[in-house]
Amino acid sequence: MTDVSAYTPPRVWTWDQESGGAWAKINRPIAGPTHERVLPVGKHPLQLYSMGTPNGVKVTILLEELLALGKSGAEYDAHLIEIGKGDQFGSGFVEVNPNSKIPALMDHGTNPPTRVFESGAILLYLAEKFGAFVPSDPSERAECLSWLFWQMGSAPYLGGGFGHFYKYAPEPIEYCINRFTMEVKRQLDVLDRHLASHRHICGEHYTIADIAIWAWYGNLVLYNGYEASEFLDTASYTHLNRWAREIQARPAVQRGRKVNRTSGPLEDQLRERHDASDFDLRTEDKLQG
Ligand SMILES: N[C@@H](CCC(=O)N[C@@H](CS)C(=O)NCC(=O)O)C(=O)O
Repeated sequence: MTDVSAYTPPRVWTWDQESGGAWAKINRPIAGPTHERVLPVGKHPLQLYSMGTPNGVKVTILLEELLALGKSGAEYDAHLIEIGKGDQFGSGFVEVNPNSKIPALMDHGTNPPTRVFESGAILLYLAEKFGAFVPSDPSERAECLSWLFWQMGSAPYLGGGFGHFYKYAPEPIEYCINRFTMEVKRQLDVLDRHLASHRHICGEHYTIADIAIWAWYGNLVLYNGYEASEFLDTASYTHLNRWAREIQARPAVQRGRKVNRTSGPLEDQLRERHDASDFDLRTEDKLQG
């Protein structure tokens, strides 16, 4: 086992060095803006400031699903916020999300305009605004929101815990990898057992709970998230894989997953989305933003 006893924490922690790892440059122990930057505002009432990470694609998938359902009011501009470059610390972004994390949404269709941050809150706001993908029956709604909040509470263990220590940390630390692998495999088993007897997360109907959970756990089992499919033996969670593939087949999911994406195959990256026709652009134009 790795020697983890070499470090003795000081009495008071101070920020005097980069912590190392893939995200060291943007991590800091203080909030607030680092620079002035006015956010662009496009032609639609809904203005999304985001990036194609699991938390980001939750929102673009829902917006594409709403549009596919004929809710034309869900037309949106999706502006790319490059978190690796520190765009989330620009003054305009911080006004929309004081927590400096994507996704963040401005709804200019209300007076005054409404800001929404936290991906779960954005999903619920949009689902309620357009009356779709969230049940109205109190019991079904409770089940849907339970799973939505489950996702919001669980994903940091997957991304910030497992993903960080398995893929991004400067060196593999056995204790940390074991701790978060244990938890992520437990989560995968929670989902697999549930989906053994449920077509979707909340039963027969596809809801924002499916969208939120698919963005993270679908990414893990279908797209080799954190390059950890083999390590986690994700193929063994057969019910989870069945559900993930069924959702992956939805055209709106395929579109939503491309928006604000900056990694993976170039043909799957639509850096900015301002119109439905943007999906038909040539690959080099999609990468312009
Ligand atoms: N709980 C938040 C988490 C958002 C989040 O962690 N976003 C990441 C990308 S997936 C981010 O913006 N990171 C930039 C940073 O931490 O500076 C949500 O669900 O919206």
